[in-house]
Amino acid sequence: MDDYRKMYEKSVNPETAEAFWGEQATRFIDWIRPFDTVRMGGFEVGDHAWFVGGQMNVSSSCLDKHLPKLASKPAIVWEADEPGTCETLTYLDVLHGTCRIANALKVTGAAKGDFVTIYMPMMPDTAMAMLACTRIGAPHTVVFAGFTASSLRDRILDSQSKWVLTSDVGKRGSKTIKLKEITDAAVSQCPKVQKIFVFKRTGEEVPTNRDVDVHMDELLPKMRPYCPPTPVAAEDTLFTLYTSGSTGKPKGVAHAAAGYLLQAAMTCLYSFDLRETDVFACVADVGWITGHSYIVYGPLCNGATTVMFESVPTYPDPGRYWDLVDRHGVTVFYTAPTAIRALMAHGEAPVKKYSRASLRILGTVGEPINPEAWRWYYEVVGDKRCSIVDTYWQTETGGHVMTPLPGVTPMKPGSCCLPFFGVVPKVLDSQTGAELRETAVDGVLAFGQSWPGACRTVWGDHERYMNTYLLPYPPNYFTGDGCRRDEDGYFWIMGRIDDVLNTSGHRIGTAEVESALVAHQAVAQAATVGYPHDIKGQGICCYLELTKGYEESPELIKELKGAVRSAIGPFATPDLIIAVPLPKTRSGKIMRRILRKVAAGEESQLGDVTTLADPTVVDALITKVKKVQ
Ligand code: 6R9
Repeated sequence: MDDYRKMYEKSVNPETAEAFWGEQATRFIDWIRPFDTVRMGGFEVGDHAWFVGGQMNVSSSCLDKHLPKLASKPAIVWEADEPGTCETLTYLDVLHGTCRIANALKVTGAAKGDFVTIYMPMMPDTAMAMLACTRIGAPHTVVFAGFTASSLRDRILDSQSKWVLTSDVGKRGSKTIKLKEITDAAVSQCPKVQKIFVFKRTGEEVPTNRDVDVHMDELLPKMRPYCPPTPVAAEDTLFTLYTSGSTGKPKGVAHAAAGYLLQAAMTCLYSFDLRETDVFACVADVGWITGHSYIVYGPLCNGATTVMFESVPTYPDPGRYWDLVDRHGVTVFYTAPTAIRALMAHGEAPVKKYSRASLRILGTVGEPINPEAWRWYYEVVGDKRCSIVDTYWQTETGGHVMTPLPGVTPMKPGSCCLPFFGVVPKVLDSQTGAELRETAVDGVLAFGQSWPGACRTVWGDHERYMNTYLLPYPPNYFTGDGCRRDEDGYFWIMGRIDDVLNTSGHRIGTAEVESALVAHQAVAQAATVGYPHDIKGQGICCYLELTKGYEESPELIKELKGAVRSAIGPFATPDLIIAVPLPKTRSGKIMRRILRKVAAGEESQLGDVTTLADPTVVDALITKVKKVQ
């Protein structure tokens, strides 16, 4: 901890920060031209920039940098949807594959600065396609291969992509997703798209349009397996990734090449204590920021072996993750609380069937982890011998911003602990914006100064960037999350700010209520929202999914209300408890907006529900809530 504190101090102190970050940037990135200035600008006007004057190439810092030493080291281990179907690509294989795709893009006409949309499943070609874009200095926009044609169209149009990369189909949990068909439907409304590059996943027959389609299985073997890396400026846009805000259309969060890569690589090294012999499995999808930073850029920049997992945790059975761990000797495993809770509902047997002896570190990301799930992860999955790293960050932050360091930071179940290097967390009063300086306080979470991985703009809409992040509490970056800092200075994320309830003058984090509920064995997953209440201001409405084998009954509801009451206090007693399938996005996030609207009786104003994994749950939800209210 002393070392962490010393390094942290160096990383944030204005007198030492430039030397600190200059050193880190030299350590992780191969510079083609050295940078002149470590950082410039700031959050005041949103012009923060890092490593100005420097030129580099992200793919060469992830691949060429490791050669020839790691040429035959596995870089990507692919576990296909079909259990037991795998493929291993060495660093040299990945360099060759990346260069072939880069050359294919170039001969077809793609050039530096052109946006490329990638709509592909979890296969090695997808990682190489991302790296190929960086090879030629073309920013990529990866669209999760579960989005609909209209969402894909909107992202292609917003990024003005001229080039779209896809595959015949995608596979997930034995289901086939017709990616080429969906791409055709999207592109038919995107006049600027010149070519669709089609990779083969299964090789099945798909619709073809010879004028537009480029068949990669025919073109790639003809391409040279080397392509010189195009130098890009440190601040050039590496990629945009769309993320939904609280309102309106998704924002294209834009990241800068050098700063982002440094954030991904450095957090990957420190938060997961990455070593040369590690096999790192981040089981997210590359279509989300977690996949960008911790499947592709972070592990590869560190010369690690990264596992790409195409399937879902319960296919063909709930032991799939642990089977994956044993077969590939996974040492670091990284997933989301929602997956942990889903697996918890199946009990310990599917975990205990596998040895999991290789595991060293278990990570979690995406939402607050309730102490119950944390303990299950620690005790059942990790056999009490693995560190748990609860990593807090956002699409916008590029990489972890608050996390324990494994083996270093004393853990507290449910807390993301302490800031990462360069990050200055502040707890602010949500009304006045004043910084709350006492140690133990509740407020909104903001960051006081730029760190290398902070997003630089919302693509094409800097005003929206300023309004969303930098102007609500100037001169800080506003996360949108509520948090508590405890007496030891540890941070506890309380969920999005709009998820904090105020009932009878008491502030209650929805996460606290949910944690109390899921601690009950009958509850697999819970989501709490506030709704207008005549007397209390806000009433507490809890939606939940029951564990297999439990039925909803007045007795059970009463028991659950009692569980929350005794965990938090009488003021937190839920007004409504409703058992119903929860509306989730394809990445597994519960869409609370929908739950809030339905609880408030505003079902006519649900807004866009197309990003739901299963939009039909909405009707079931409305019917059930009407019955209960
Ligand atoms: C990486 C990612 C960001 C939002 C963020 C917060 C929630 C993420 C968390 C967490 C508590 C953690 N979040 N990690 N909350 N503890 N360890 O998930 O990015 O999809 O942009 O979501 O997720 O609310 O603001 P993104």
